[in-house]
Amino acid sequence: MAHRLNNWIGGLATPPRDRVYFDNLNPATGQVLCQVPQSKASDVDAAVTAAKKAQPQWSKTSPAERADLLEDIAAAIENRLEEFASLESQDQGKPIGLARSVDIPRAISNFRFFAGAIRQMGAEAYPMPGALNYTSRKPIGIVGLITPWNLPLYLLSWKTAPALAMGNCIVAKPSELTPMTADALADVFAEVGAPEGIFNLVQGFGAECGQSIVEHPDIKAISFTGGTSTGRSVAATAAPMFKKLSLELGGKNASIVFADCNFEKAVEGTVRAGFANQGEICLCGSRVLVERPIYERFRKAYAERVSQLKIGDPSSDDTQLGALNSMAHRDKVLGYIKLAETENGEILTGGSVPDLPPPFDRGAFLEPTVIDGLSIDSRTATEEIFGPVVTLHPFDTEEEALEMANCTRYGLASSVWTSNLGRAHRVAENLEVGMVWVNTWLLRDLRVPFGGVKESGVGREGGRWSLEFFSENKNICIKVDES
Ligand code: TXE
Repeated sequence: MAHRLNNWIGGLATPPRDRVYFDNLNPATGQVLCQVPQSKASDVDAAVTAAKKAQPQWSKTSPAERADLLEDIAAAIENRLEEFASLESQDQGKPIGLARSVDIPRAISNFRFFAGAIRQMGAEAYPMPGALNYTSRKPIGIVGLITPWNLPLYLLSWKTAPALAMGNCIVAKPSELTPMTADALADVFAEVGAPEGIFNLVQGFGAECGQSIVEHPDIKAISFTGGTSTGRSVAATAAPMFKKLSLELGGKNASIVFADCNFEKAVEGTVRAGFANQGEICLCGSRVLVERPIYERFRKAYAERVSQLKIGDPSSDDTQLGALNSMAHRDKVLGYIKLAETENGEILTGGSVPDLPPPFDRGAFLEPTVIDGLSIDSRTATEEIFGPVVTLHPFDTEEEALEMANCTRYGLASSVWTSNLGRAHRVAENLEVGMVWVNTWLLRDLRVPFGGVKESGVGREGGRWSLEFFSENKNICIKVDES
């Protein structure tokens, strides 16, 4: 029988109350990696009880004590980097090189960054004649963190570190498709001797375990990253309960390439934006808009570069594209490729399941695919596919490029490729998104706000925005008596 994961409640590895588990598959081979607790409302309730027990003491710790713990966690993950990278790659399907160089190091940075931030944090003061206001930030209490399968440890750490930094206790649920690095993170908490109950982990399905977290009356804030339709259902439950809510949802991001760009760098950058992590990043640039004078040259170079990406065994150091996260997801992405054909798209490269040797012939692989000739308002070009599929579209003017970029219900991110600084500013200002990169993509500074507009979400994460989300302002006004 495959290894069984546990929940982590009050600092202890804890089986689910009714001992029901489900299989977690390696998406690259179809083999069972482990069994996962199918937690129910009663497991969530036990996690909340443990968090409530820990909360009074944890909320009284000093910022320095909390920062020390976050730094210990960062160091412990760093010591086990190879183990974390291997778990993430097996569980998610991503190339080990990516997990080793991006996912796990960035998760470590998240803990270090918020440790530094909380050490530096002060309170605000608003003096007035005859009185002084001071405004400080208090923990919310118990917070629920719900995370997806594309960047499992990275996104969990992005919420866990600021939530703890502000003195909250956590009930977290990772995606049922990628439970393993969350389990290892809970183990790290035990290893470094973190106070019991500050980080509780319940594994299970969204509609059952996730919904129980969102509904629990003692969980006062929900931080969610995932699909837009799930986000809508989370909001529908949480809003009438007046919970604080942060929603990071989907995207259908445009990379806009002007004729005056550095051609080579634009091709390289937009290929990376389209296909990093098999296109399974909410920030991926899945629509590339190219100014007509360079369109023919660009599409040829782009398709050629994409066709050279090495796809296969995620544990191999030179693999650039691993497996998609599940067979169901691959079928969904393949469905979009079929749809593109009915919408008169021309497949320039890819479009099929690659011919790989066993055991990868049973994995959720898909060739990186580039499609030309689609109308900008086709379903393929406006719906989030979340896989290795990019559509190319020509444009004639700056205004047209903006109109095309803005014509989806999403508004997460964009990249602009040009050597004209004025144009870069103009276009960036007029894009209906939360984040714009100019002549680069996914260059991250942890101090800046992260999040989208329209149906890409509500609220911002990152830097002080995360610290503000995971706390409540309290203003105290002191009247100064005249002597
Ligand atoms: O995400 P879900 P899925 C997009 C992408 C993808 C689609 C669906 O387009 O194809 O979403 O992916 C939990 N109450 N993104 O199905 O369902 C669930 O268990 C509470 C974009 O994996 O949104 C998981 O932990 N929780 C994205 C988390 O929500 C619920 C990343 C996300 O799962 C729940 C991933 C419920 N009713 C997918 N139902 C991004 N923006 O980064 C599910 N969950």
